[in-house]
Amino acid sequence: MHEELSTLKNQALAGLAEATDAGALEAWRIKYLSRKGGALSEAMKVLGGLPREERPAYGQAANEVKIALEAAFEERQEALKAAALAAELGGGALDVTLPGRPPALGRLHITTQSLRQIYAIYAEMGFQVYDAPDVETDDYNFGWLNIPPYHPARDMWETFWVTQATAGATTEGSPLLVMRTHTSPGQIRVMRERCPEPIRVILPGKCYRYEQVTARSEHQFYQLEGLAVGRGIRLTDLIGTLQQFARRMYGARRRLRVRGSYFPFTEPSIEADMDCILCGGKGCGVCKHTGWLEVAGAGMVHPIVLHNGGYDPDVYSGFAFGMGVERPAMLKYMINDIRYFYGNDLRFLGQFG
Ligand code: FA5
Repeated sequence: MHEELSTLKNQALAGLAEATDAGALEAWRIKYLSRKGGALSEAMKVLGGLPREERPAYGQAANEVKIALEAAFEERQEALKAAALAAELGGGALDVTLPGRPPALGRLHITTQSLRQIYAIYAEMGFQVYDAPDVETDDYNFGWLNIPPYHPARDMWETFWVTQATAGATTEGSPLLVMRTHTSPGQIRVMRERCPEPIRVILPGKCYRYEQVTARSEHQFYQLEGLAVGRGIRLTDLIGTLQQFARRMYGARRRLRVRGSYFPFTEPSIEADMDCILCGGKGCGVCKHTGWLEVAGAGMVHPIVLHNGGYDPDVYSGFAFGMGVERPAMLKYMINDIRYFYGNDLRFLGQFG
């Protein structure tokens, strides 16, 4: 009888040595150690048919075989695991010495960078940033800026009108809406909000014009408006502010000149130019051989506009200016086509910052 147990043990150990993967190992466990139908369980059933005196010795022997097989199984299982890990590490699948893959970092858009430089310069001169909406009523964009309907100056801004007629609604009685053609409508908003406090703000934002897109002109672009309102504000304050800006933005030696101009919302109106950043005023391709580059359209806030903003023009005065953001950045970085700004070409955008 004991011989049968010893044969079973030898057979099982030989079979275990042949199990070389987890599947074979599990099949072996079921074959020999499973409680239901496993070879050892079957061998135990013999116990009941043995003479009483032989039972203890047989039971003990069967138990020893069971313990030996379980220990051998565990040992084999560990050995197979270790072999699998060694194969994985040694087989070249994992090279822990390889450099990591760097995450692709984003950058600030060149327009955002330019705007932040401009904010910083005006912040030091005491200007706060004021946000005004992109969609405006006709009154804000034109009327309250002293450009009534049918005024010929409306031709200065090719306008996108916003259709308000939706299913079931009429446009009657509701104000005409436009995509703002410039940031100047924000002047009225900030004046009405702050009146009668003094004001010193810049108003950045996107503007929209129904224009032919060219290398110099986009149909959407950024402007930055400036507005100062208070008692005793003069044209020289405006010129000094723009001169300071030009020097901080483009170099300490910049010279500024002003020319007379026309905007319906300023009186008098001026254009401010600075000497060319490339040739210093001698004349070159960038300044079209004039020696000068445009900085801003500007002027003293028109009395009608002050009045529309809630300020008494006999007591208060103010200056305003408006400048592009992309065009000055084009000059600074020698970019010859404005369409790159909104082309979403990472080869272009990746060059800045
Ligand atoms: C105005 O829009 C006035 N609101 C500026 C102003 C404000 C004057 C306050 C007086 C007081 P203008 O149309 O010139 O002005 O536009 C100002 C700047 O916006 C231009 O100098 C230019 O830099 C930029 N700009 C205008 N049109 C475009 C365009 N299509 N594409 C890119 N930049 C543009």
